[in-house]
Amino acid sequence: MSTDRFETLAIHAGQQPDPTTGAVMTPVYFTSTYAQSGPGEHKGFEYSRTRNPTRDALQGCLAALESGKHALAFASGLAATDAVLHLLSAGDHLVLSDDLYGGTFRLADKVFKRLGIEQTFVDVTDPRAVAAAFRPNTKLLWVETPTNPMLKICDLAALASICSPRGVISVCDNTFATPFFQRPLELGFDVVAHSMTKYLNGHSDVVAGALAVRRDDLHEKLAFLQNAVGAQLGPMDSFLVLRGLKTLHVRMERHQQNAQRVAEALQRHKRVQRVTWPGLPEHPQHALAARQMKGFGGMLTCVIEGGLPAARTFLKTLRLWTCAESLGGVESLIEHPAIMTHASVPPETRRKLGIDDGFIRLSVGIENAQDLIDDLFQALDRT
Ligand code: P1T
Repeated sequence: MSTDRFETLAIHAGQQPDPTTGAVMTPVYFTSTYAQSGPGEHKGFEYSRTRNPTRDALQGCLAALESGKHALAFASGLAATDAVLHLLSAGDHLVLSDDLYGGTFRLADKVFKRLGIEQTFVDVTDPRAVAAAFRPNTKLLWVETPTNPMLKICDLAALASICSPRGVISVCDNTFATPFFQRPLELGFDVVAHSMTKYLNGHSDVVAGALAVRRDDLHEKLAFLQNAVGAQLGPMDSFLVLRGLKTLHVRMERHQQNAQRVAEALQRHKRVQRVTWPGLPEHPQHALAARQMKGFGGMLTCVIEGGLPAARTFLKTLRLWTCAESLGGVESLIEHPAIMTHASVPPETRRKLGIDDGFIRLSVGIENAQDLIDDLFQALDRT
């Protein structure tokens, strides 16, 4: 593509009118296999676990948006995470952020630990703590920024410069920021991971994951794993995410505008003790976020007075906001991480991070901002 401008790439990268019919939208190639004119004589497609044209289009588009060279689409965000962790072998050491999506923690702690992968969880907002956690057998660093759910920001360029001289593969889960606001590969990271279930698809109707890389060697290993393990994304879901990507830039701008309105309004309500959004000047890493990201995203958290009983009443009394796991869709979702998305994180870790009883996570949608605020206030007034 002859441009590197995001909006144009989101709509066109990886796609061209269908060569047989001229169809403007990439067709959904519902096929498991492809005719060969003789054994091994084919057009690059042999079997859909290995390659499918609809998935190819999505992968091409996502690679362009992340400033990558390659992307791979998986059946879920965790399937993408699983492929990355399969780069490791028994006896290797993995360093992870201490604040992560609960399912990522569970995969590392309950599956890969059993397979002999040593692990250390650190506060990745402190690059010195990350460097201190490295051992001679450290092979991979896994971070989220902003983190789920505490919305901590880590310095990607600083962390990349610690990893690369040691040959440690650096991976950033870019689900919360999306490539519209942050591109870790440009800052020296080796791998970007996504739950495309969230903003990239954007409509809460698909579960999907992805990886993006620049390095050919990593692409080769990860593509091997995608095919060998077999958790790739199907053609219909690939089509839906490809359609979602076309409006990513428009949606993210509105998510962020609404998040700012909601964050500022919540700060004014007397039942709200604390509001966290990377765009607020009082966020501890606000300056870093402003430097590293092109925007602050649509996720925010708050702590309300009255602990669990108040949190329960609040979540049950909302009318427009839906109490549900997940995030990043056009509709506003709200949840209680300690009971819902982060229940698999040990209680002492949750306490240390601040995921406590009054702690609420909001995924601000693109409805009318005043309607969202009015609903939050009527529910808070009843707690
Ligand atoms: O749900 P799945 O598509 O498998 O993606 C897992 C995942 C990976 N990374 C991050 C940062 C995530 O937030 C998630 C999934 N998160 C939720 C379902 C949630 O409500 O936080």
